[in-house]
Amino acid sequence: MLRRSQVAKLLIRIDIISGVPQTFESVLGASILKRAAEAGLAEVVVHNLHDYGLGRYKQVDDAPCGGGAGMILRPEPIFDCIEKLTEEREYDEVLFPTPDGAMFTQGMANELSMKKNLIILCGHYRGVDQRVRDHLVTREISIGDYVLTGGELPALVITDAIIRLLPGAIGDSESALGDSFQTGLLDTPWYTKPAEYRGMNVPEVLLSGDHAKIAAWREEQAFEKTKVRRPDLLDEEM
Ligand code: 6GU
Repeated sequence: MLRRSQVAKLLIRIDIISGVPQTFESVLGASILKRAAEAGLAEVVVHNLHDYGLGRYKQVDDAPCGGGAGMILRPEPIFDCIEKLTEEREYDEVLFPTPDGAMFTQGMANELSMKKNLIILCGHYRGVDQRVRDHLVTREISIGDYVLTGGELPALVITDAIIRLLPGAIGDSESALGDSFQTGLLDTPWYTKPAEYRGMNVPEVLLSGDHAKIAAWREEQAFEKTKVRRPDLLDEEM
């Protein structure tokens, strides 16, 4: 783990564009994301789409052409914002969280964690003008088969999954390489002290001091849990 006083090389910059930028304050100001920012590993910059809004009311959305319920994000504020950003630096990808995107996976997080500059564009209301998706967005990502009110929570999910993979973002003892999905198996059960609590006992093997036996037990537990809960993960390996 990098100490606050240590200066690391900036590995990734993520620019998030949103009409509700306040959403990000609490999460980015806490936990691993905050520490990675303080250590200089990652920089996350949130941009308020309304700063690029139209007219006196800084409008960012409008009714859909052809009619229909709800409001659609207009193209101009988004093009203006992304053009301003791309004048300042080159971006590897413009990500657009949407339920009709490709499913977000650990493999995708691994890949994105090796990029230098990412934009995540958050849609809101009913959607975003298709011209934005056709001409600015490079990758559409869904975080699961359910519908959320906007791209803000998915943007945070994607950002968290990327940043925790950066070398130095989490300690060696909690190395991201041992994660569920990196190993191809779900995680083993974990216990801490006390060895007995209200009549519930920590499995004997974990108190044995026999590291080979403990490793074999954990592997077995992870395999059994995966077999029951996510047999699809075992199929993928073969
Ligand atoms: Cl990426 N966006 C929204 N609005 N809803 C979702 C989603 C994304 N992924 C699953 N549901």
